[in-house]
Amino acid sequence: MKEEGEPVNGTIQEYQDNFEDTDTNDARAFWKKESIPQLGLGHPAGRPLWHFCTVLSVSAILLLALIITVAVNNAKVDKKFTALEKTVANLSLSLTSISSKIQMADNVHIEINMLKDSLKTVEHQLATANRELRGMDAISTLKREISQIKCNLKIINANVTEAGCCPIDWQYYASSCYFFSNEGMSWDSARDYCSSMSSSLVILKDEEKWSWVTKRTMPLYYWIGLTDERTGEWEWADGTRYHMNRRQWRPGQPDDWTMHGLGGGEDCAHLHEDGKLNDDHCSRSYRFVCEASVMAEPAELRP
Ligand code: MBG
Ligand code: CA
Repeated sequence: MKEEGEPVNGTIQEYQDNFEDTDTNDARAFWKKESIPQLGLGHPAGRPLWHFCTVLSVSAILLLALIITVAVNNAKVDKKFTALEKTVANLSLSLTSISSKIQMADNVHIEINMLKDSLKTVEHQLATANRELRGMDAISTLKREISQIKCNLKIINANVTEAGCCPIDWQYYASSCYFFSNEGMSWDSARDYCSSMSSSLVILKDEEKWSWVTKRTMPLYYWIGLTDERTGEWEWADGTRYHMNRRQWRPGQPDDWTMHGLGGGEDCAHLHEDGKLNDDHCSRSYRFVCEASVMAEPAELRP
């Protein structure tokens, strides 16, 4: 049995030498070992420096790639964000436009309602006017009936058979009734007015009738039933031809004057202040004379 540390076969010297060698080797090993750990870059397993550098480079490249990737992604995100911002701005504009259109539609709706209200008012007014018109028609019918009754009474009381009767406000002359208007209107309207009263604009074919009528018209202007508007030739309202008699006209008339600025010449005849004729523009507003037959004597009153 050998004791621990006991020299084997007289090799103490060798041991010592070895010890010294060992010591020297250890010292070298020590410097080899410590040179790397001092920097904190060594590898415990003692791998070479190039290995470490490679790892470091790869790591750096990876890091760089990562940074580039992040940067690129960042740029992409930025782009997308800008596009998104634009879209949001456009949407906001559209929203504003839509809301203003909604506002306009609201206003239109309000105006439509107002128009509807106005229409209702107009309808109401029309209905009222219609009722009033019917009332006026009824009054006019009533007037005619009263005239007829008065006429019948006159015939019974005075035993008048030849004269007949005229409506209230009309004047009797030679088997006809005459209406001298107090208001003026155009020749056409006057013709229509007379027609609505079962009469026509007066026709003055004989001298006596002329003087009876003009006594009542002077010194005002009155339309009569004489015109050359239809054919250019003067004719009475019943379509019969007028035989020109210059003495019935004022000096220089008819002259178909065109300088009045009303368009065209003068196609309608009226009684002037002196009871003579003048041709004038048919649109002028003058009084007028209507002529109607006397009211018929009711059959039951005839002998
Ligand atoms: C007017 C007539 C008119 C036209 C005009 C010509 C002074 O009378 O009313 O119709 O004829 O004269 O000057
Ligand atoms: Ca004239």
